[in-house]
Amino acid sequence: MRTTVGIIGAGPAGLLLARLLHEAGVESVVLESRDRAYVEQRQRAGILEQGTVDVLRAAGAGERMDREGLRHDGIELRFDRTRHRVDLPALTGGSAVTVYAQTEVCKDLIALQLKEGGPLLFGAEALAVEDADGGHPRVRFRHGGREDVLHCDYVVGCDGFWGVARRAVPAALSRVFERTYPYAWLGILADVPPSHDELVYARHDRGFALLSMRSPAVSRLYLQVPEGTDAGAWSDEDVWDELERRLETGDDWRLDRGPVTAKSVTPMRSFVHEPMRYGRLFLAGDAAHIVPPTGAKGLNLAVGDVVTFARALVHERDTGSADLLDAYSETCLRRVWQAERFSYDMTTLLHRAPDATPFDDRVQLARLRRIAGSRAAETDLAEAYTGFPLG
Ligand code: RFL
Ligand code: PHB
Repeated sequence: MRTTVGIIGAGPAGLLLARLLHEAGVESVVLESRDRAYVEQRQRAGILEQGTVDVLRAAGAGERMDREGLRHDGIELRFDRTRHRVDLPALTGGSAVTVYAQTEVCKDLIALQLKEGGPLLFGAEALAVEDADGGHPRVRFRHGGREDVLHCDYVVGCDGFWGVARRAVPAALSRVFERTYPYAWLGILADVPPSHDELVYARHDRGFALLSMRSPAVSRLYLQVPEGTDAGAWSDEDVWDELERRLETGDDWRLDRGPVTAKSVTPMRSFVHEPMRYGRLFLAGDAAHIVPPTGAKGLNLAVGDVVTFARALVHERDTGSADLLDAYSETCLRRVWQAERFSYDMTTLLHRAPDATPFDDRVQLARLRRIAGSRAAETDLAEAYTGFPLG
């Protein structure tokens, strides 16, 4: 097989890249190791920045998002049993976020790709990227029990944190920046209307809690739990009791309970691989960087990377200049590090470390009160939350 752009991975990064290239008249082939149902059901992110919404719409993938996505003009910070609403458009000159799950983004992009785009192979596991710094990189892969080779002009590794693409960068050129956190998130999906019409980020002495949603009928909630926690060790009852404690306010707000339909634990990690390019291999999304989910940035960063790559490739085709491709890693990393910084700030602002001292607690509360009391501090949060400009 041969193609112009070989894309490894059909998560949001790989699927959107295939769509952007198709729209620009560039051929691609997508290799995805899992089956379609798995990719469409995997529970992950839920918040789209304004820029992500604009990109999906412009790519012709926004029809259902525009119908079913929920525009949110604010988030609530809860601490000390008080509530503070951050008015996003008022602080950012009009920007908001949209609640539309990653599962739905993937379903929409898969349907479009299968109908109009190039090949998208499920059950096709990339084994290695070869000759990445030569003129014609190859992806060796296994599909239907047979090994095959995809010959490409460019390879984009959109294969997530555990993928194979990153390994093709020689160790001598790789630099990894990493931090793990001594806690994780226990997340549930529940068939109950969300108890608040906007997301609630709560700081509590017992740990962080987040109230989010998937639709007007489905709630998504998270609890900070110790690293290594087994989701099975928490009964549904225990989860609701703990959410109630951590989300409690001094007013008459109440948390509504409903049947829990999914429960899982997500580890928390910050990770950046530099550079994001080696020869004709480009890394995008979680393959190159991970953020803890507190800032809701993972999916949005993946979108930024593939938009940057698609623009750069089209620029080269149209002008003959490789300048933008050469700048890919640097361009992406500027935005990536802003998201790393913000995700780290939000995480340490709201989670209680197991070794937190009374001093740490006081500083955390002071940071929260500063955001609630200073328009400058609040604007900084709102700008980062709604997203930094692309490119
Ligand atoms: P993805 O979504 O991980 O997609 C990578 C795809 O590559 C496939 N793959 C391979 N295919 C072929 N050959 C191989 N050798 C392959 N190896 C892997 C995988 O099957 C998969 O389909 O990466 P992408 O596209 O970069 O998208 C990034 C986002 O998925 C990610 O940033 C966010 O979901 C992060 N994230 C969350 N972000 C939020 O903003 N809010 C959240 O609540 C949230 N929850 C999460 C998350 C990430 C998680 N991970 C990575 C384990 C929960 C989890 C569990
Ligand atoms: C989610 O709805 O899954 C979600 C929302 C906001 C976050 C993280 C996850 O910061």
